[in-house]
Amino acid sequence: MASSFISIEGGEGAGKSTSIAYIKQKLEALGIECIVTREPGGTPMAEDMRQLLLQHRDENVDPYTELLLMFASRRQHVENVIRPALVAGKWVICDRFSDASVAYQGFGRGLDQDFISSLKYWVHGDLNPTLTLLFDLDIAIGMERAGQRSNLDRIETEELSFFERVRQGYLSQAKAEPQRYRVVDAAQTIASVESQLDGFLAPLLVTVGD
Ligand code: Z5A
Repeated sequence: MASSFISIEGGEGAGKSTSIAYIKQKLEALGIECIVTREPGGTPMAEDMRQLLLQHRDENVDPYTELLLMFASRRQHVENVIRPALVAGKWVICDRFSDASVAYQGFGRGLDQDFISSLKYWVHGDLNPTLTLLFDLDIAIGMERAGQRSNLDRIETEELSFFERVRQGYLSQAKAEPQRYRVVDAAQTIASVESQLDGFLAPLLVTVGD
């Protein structure tokens, strides 16, 4: 069967990592070979860029510097990991992809969306996720969940209004591309989230075993 590229998007603490483990286990139980990867990051060099992006700094980080580093790491990740895995027939489950740049740098920071679109095209052309699962959750609940876990990184310390814009940015992308997006109600229990995922993944799995 054809490989699939699944991206997982959403705000902080929405349950992306928790659900990725569930999706991986589900696919592997069906005999599907898959890789789990993440952005920013996913290759040694891209992980270095992740550190550059997320660590706290004494100097102001220019938003376009942030955007360009996101896309530089993405290019490295696409060319060295995502594209080769898809060509080899593996499924790719990616914790965030370009829609995160649209949501965080575009909607959150207010950067030019046409410029982001041109970067998307330049960096990964027509390689886009087959399915995007958006974990939608009230910002305060997500922050509470994320805050319990570890110290907050540079982007996580943004003000609440930034994350509200990010959330709206994701929801507007989901509205604009209903064929690719599925919105998970991430406020529900983990069992309920898993059952939503079962439903959203089912259409991709109909040909498994053919
Ligand atoms: N970023 C960007 O700006 N532009 C870009 O282009 C890209 C990224 C690609 C990367 O963070 C940062 O980079 C991110 C966006 C930016 N910044 N921010 N802020 P990341 O994706 O690596 O980290 P994150 O979004 O902050 O993820 P997270 O905090 O790890 O959240 P999560 O993976 O969605 O949640 P989780 O770890 O699965 O769950 C959090 C806790 O909640 C945990 O204790 C779970 O057990 C619990 N949990 C999970 N599900 C539930 C349910 N359903 N009920 C109750 N409790 C739950």
